[in-house]
Amino acid sequence: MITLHAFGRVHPGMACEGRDLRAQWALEETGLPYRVHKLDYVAGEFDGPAHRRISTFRQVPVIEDEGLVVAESGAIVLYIAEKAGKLIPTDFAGRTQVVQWCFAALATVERPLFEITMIDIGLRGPDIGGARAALVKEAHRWFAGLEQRLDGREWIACDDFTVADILLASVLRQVRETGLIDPYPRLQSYYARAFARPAWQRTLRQCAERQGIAVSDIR
Ligand SMILES: N[C@@H](CCC(=O)N[C@@H](CS)C(=O)NCC(=O)O)C(=O)O
Repeated sequence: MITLHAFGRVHPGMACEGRDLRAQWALEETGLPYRVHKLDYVAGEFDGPAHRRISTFRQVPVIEDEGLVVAESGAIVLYIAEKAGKLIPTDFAGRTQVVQWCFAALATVERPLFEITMIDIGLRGPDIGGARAALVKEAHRWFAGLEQRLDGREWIACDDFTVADILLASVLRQVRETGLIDPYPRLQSYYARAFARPAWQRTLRQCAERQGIAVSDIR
């Protein structure tokens, strides 16, 4: 059975924001059996010997499956899809589309959005030199591309929902309080469609339970 190593206790305001949710969402979508090993971040469990053994960078998510350890949310959701034979098509062209959009989500779209989030929560110091404005400009370039891509499409890579959608929607979620995607109606509907999925709702509920908060208290 797969073990997902995920955030347990976190610092206030950080509940249910982690990349571990991407892995759990993929697990919930596929129906693969799994258990969650929750780590107390506040107590320093990420730096303990057990977690160091499986995580080079002392981070989550990490999964273990019959002795195989996989880290990095992109690699993990692809592993889950391959294992389940779900959330990824079987034909080579379709699979390549999914891989392309996984990279686009993580390597292109996530970079400025993550930095904007870090600035907004005060982890990058004062915004000297308009760094945020430059990142927002870059984000709008990616959003405009996504808006065009979503013309006549429900999901980003294929006709059906895939792991690329889990990654892209999760990346967009980071800036949900900024209004940055408001000018993009297709992207907004895409976002709403993705997070209306029952598997995501279950993921969020379980995360709230694990981290000791009410779902209504998630930012
Ligand atoms: N590139 C990695 C990034 C993983 C990552 O940043 N994990 C964060 C949580 S979202 C973490 O474990 N942070 C704790 C720390 O770095 O101390 C992935 O996509 O999985």
